[in-house]
Amino acid sequence: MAFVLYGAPLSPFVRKVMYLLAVSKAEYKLKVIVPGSVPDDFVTISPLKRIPVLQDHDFYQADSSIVCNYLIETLDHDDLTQLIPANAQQRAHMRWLEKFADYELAPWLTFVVFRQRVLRKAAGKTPNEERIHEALSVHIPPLLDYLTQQLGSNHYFVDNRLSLADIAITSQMVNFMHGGEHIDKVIWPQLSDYFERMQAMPIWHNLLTREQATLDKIHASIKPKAHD
Ligand SMILES: N[C@@H](CCC(=O)N[C@@H](CS)C(=O)NCC(=O)O)C(=O)O
Repeated sequence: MAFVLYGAPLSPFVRKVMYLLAVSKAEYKLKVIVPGSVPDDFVTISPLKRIPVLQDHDFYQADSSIVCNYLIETLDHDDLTQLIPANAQQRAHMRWLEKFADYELAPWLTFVVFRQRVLRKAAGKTPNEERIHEALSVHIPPLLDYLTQQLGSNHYFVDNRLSLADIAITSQMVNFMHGGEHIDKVIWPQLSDYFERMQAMPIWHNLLTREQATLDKIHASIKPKAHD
């Protein structure tokens, strides 16, 4: 049986898993689960009611990092195994940067900017531009400064080779972009170039083309408000 992935493609955590599934050409069915309106029994496979969840036969795992590592270990696909650096220090560094993306970038790039600009609007509510402004002016710049310092003049974050850290970081940047923002080329030129290079990679390109179609539908369904 093919894998079943529970989640929504616009989630940065689901996107991480979809990237790996696409690289390995593994068969899977996507069962769309939208956070906030999950089925009552979803808690049985996702204790925190979060997406993604991956089902492999009767085995379920929640959390993108756990799922990605499971796919890397079980699928035995060269392009996946290469996402894990060969030496222990680099692996630790990669895990740190993946964690940084999931727990430090996500709260601002995704849970504020993307959520306010896309999800709130789709729900017929007005984005809280004050919260967005605070994220953009106070919280996000130090995170991008840190990433700039970590990247240096390299093409990738760890050992200058594509790793799971790049997948996690890029995935959060995608939500930032979907939220109508960009990495300022004047302030963070290396990071801006990095994100452009990542988006040009065929797997990201294909995923993002499909996401754009979903975003276009969301935007088209948003009814303008009287005071908008
Ligand atoms: N650490 C988790 C985070 C997953 C996560 O926060 N997913 C969001 C969607 S982007 C979610 O399901 N939120 C619903 C909630 O927290 O109730 C992972 O890496 O999978």
